[in-house]
Amino acid sequence: MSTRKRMKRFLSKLMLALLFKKKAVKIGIYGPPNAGKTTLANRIIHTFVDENEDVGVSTEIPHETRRVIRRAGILIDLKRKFYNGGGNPLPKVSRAKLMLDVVDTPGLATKIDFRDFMAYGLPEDEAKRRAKEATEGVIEAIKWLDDIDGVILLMDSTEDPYTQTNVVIIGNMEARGIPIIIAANKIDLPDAAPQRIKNAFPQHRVVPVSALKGDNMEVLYAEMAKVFG
Ligand SMILES: Nc1nc2c(ncn2[C@@H]2O[C@H](COP(=O)(O)OP(=O)(O)O)[C@@H](O)[C@H]2O)c(=O)[nH]1
Ligand SMILES: [Mg+2]
Repeated sequence: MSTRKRMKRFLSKLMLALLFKKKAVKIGIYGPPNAGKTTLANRIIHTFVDENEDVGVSTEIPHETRRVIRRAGILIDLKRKFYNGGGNPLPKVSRAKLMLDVVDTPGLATKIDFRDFMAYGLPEDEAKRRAKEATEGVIEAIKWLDDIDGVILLMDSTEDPYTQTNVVIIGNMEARGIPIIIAANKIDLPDAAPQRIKNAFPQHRVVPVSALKGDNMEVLYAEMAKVFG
């Protein structure tokens, strides 16, 4: 590398360091299987980093994500993305910029049964392997909580929010003092009822979104900048 190039790289690093005195905040996307965690992680990357980069595969088969996946160094720049683009006006935010590491996690579940995978047409040995990996994935996701600065807890608005899994996750995060934003996902579907989630967890901020269609995402980003920034 030429001296000039090295100097340029050093200067840009210095600029970044000055702009973001704090290190990147590590945000974990947690929630039950199929809530849309990978879809949300992919959308964040597509919006702020690269339209063609995916952190993971999203499918309707539960536990598609069975390892924790981390994408570091995402700059959420709300002003550039939403003010100049002529998009919706943003709610007032204290900080318009946020440097993030996004961590997509395997779905948390209190019961993982290989027969559930066979219902999706997977052969028995493949279903058993998946069930074992999914169980290990849940343990890995919980371990990652030690290292996480904030959580986006994703729930499917078309489902009953008052499940054992959701209650256990929230209790665990509250006990650790981790800031939480609940994102009530899939509001594009006709039977979505984000209000049910608000009623179930009145102590937390609930932002209704569609990670798939992009609805209301700017409100979630603004909330993230406020709570995690
Ligand atoms: N209608 C609708 N479907 C969604 C939304 N977000 C995710 N999905 C679908 O829900 C399924 C599970 O999504 P995925 O991201 O794999 O969930 P994960 O298991 O939590 O990572 C996939 O079929 C997605 O296309 C959404 O906002 N609206
Ligand atoms: Mg996933």
